[in-house]
Amino acid sequence: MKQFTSVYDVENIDELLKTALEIKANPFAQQEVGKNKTIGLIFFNPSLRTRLSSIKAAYNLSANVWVLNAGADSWTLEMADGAVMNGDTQEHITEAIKVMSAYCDVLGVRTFPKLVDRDEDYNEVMFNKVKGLSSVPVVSLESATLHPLQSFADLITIAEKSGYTPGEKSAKKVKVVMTWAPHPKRLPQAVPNSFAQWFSKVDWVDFTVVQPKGYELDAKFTDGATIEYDQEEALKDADFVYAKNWSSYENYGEVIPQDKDWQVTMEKMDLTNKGKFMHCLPVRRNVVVADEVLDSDTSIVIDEATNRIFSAQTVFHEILKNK
Ligand code: SN0
Repeated sequence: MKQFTSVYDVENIDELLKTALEIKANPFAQQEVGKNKTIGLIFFNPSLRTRLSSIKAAYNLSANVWVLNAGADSWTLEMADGAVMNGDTQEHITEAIKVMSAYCDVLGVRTFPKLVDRDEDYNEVMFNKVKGLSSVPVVSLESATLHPLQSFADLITIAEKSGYTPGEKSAKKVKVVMTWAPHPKRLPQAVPNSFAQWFSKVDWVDFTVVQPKGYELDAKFTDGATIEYDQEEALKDADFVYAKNWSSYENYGEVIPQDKDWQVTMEKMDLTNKGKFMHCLPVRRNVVVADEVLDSDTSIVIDEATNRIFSAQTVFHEILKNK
């Protein structure tokens, strides 16, 4: 693997899943790959799971790791080319990334969308700028439009919980429903775009996206998915319910007023095929999902977050083994 910015950097999803399950079963068996290697992590936005699971993944591989919260721990970075830097920005992104990539063998990068200019976000201007300046392979720690480490962890989780074995033909497809859910803020489309991009390519999954009108994702990510607008109808017989809020793609970054009806409750989970509840976290309790769901055995959000270690470890392993 040369980089990890989307599912398209993965040659064979099933093979990568197989490697992840092997790594999870024996997490300290690949330390030769990480020995004397350094993983650098740069965050332009907040993080809990991505940051800590990537550090843990590096440790499992016996790699060294450093983390920088850009702006907060460093000089204030200037992003604009040609800027006359006589104001508040102290260091240009050009030198910063060239220097940081000289200090590591893989560079993980987190950038969120601004949710103002759709073209700027969907062209991944910020992420691609960093990628272009880096002298080492880059790994997305969530970019403006995608979160592939999360989607890969979700795939590991769904495979484990449904008993899927890579390489095997499954008799019955697993029904995965991604549902839009309410939220007080304008959130990116990165997590749902990425989840849709991965799961529409998994042939043992029957994948549905359900959302209120006006919240359709960019069709290039949901191509191959069943699109529904009736949440209760979509949830029928679901094996996995993946809840997430996102702002509108069409009316870019906007939140179209919606009532609370889309919250995931136990009543709704009862419509499923004893379905498991998933969320990438952080989650707003009793807005996105009711306590009764999150606090029950129906919820597998902690298993999902745990698998973030193994998605990151597998990706670092696949990149470092070629170095
Ligand atoms: C981010 C998102 O992309 O939706 C990160 C998810 C991994 N989530 C948030 O920004 C939630 C913030 C909030 O106010 O609840």
